[in-house]
Amino acid sequence: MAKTTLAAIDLGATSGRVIVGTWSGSDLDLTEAYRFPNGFNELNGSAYWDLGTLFNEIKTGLLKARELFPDLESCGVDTWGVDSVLTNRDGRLAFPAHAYRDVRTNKVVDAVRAEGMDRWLFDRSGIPMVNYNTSFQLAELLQSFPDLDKVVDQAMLLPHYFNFLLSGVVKSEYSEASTTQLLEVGGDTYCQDVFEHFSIPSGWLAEPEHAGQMLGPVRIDPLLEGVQLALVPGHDTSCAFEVVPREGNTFIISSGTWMLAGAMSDKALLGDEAFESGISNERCGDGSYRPNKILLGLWLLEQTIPSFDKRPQTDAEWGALISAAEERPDPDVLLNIRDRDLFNPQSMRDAIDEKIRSMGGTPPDDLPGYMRLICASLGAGVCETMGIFENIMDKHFDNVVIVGGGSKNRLLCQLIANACGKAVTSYNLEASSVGNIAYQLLALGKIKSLKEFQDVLRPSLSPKVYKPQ
Ligand code: LFR
Repeated sequence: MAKTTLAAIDLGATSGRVIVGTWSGSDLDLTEAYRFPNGFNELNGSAYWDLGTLFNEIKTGLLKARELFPDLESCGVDTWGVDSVLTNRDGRLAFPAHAYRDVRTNKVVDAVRAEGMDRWLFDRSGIPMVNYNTSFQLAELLQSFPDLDKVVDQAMLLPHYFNFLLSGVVKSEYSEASTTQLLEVGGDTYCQDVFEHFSIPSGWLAEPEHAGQMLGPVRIDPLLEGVQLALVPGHDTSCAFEVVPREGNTFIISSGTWMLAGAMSDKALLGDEAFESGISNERCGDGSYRPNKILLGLWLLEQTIPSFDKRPQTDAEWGALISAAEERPDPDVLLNIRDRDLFNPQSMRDAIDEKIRSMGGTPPDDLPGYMRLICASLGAGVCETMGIFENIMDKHFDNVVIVGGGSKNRLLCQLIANACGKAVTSYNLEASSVGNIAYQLLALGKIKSLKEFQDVLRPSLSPKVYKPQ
C-alpha cells in the first residue's frame, strides 16, 4: 500500500505540536515537525488566549511538516475542551477569547448551585459543575456584556475556529460539543432549555456532526496546496482515549496538565452516584460515550515549580527530580485533586501549603517533596475514581493504562499502581496526536474502523508495566 502522510495539530494549554504520521497500512511512523510553548495572558485579572500567535504557530508547524514531508496529504486540529471564540456572521472576531482558567465564572456556578439547578444541568447534559464549562463561560459574558448578542453571531469552539481559519468551513463535532454542558445527554442536539436558562442565543453553536469527514482544502498558503483538512475529534482527551490500547476491562488515564480518568461505555453514566461524584459524560468523535472524571493533574506541579530556583530542563534533570522524590517518605496527608482552590491560585505553593496545614500536615520544604506529595495525591485520586466507576458500571477493571505526558513519570505510574492495587501499563505515546491521525485516516478512507487501526498499532508500541508494590 502506498504511504499516507498526515499532520496532527495538537494544541495543549502549556504547549502545542504538529506531529506527522506516515501510515503504511501496517505501521505508523511519527515525527515531531514542530513544538511551541503555549500559555494564557492575564490582563487585569482575566485570562485570555493569544489567538493570533496560536494560529501563526499552527501555520509555521504545517509549513515545517510540508517541508519535511512534501507528500503531506491531510491535517486535523485538536485542542483542550470548552473554550470558544465569538465572531460575527463573517467570522470576524467579536470578543477576545477567554481562557478557561479564568475564575470569572465562579459567580455563575455559585448561582446555579444556590438555585438548586445543578442536578437539572447534569441530568440534561451529563456534564458536572466545573467552573470552566462553556455554558458558564458564555453565561458570564452575557451577564457582564448584556449587548453582546447584538454583535456576536456564533460561538465557535476553539478547534472548530482553527478549522475555520484553515479552510473557511464552519462545522462542529461531538467530542468538543459535549464539553460545553449544552449538548443533550442521550441525544444528538443542543438542549434548548439550557440555552434559555443561561440566556444564550440558540444559534450560537453549530450542531455537532460525526468526526472522520473531510472539510476541504487548507487555503492559507500556496505552499500547502493539496493538503486537506479533516474534521477530527476536536477534544484532545477524546483523541487520546479513543486510541488507547485496551485489553479486557481497561481503566484509562490521560495524564497531562489535567488528569482524566475513566472508561469507554456504551451509555452515559447518570443517576445519583454519577452526579455526586462529578462524572463527566463526554463523547467520542462518533458520538459514543467516554465518561471520565476530571482531576487536577500535573498542572499542580507545573505551577509549583516557579516557586523554586530552577525548572528541570532536560530528561536527565527531570529524572534526577523524580529519583529524589522517590526517596521521600509517603506524605502524611494528601491533597484533594478536585479542590477548586487549587484550580488557578496566585501561588500554587502557598495554596498547597495552606491545604496541608489545614489538615494538620507539614508542607514539603523542597521540590522533590512537592513532586512526591502531588504524585501520591494523584495516585489516591485515581484509585478513588476507579472505585466509583466500578460501582456505577457494576464491573471490575483488570488493568489500568496511562498515556500522555504523565506516562513518562515513573513515580506517578508506580504510585497509581500502588494506590489502585492493579498493574499500570504506560505507553509513552503522543496519544492525542495519534487519535487525531486515526480520524484523518478514517476521513481519507484508508482505515475502516479505529479498532483496525489499534490492532495494527499495538505490536509496535513498547509499553512499560508497573506492578503494585
Ligand atoms: C485536557 C482537557 C480536559 C478538559 C480540560 C479543559 O487538555 O481537554 O479534558 O477537562 O482540558 O478543557
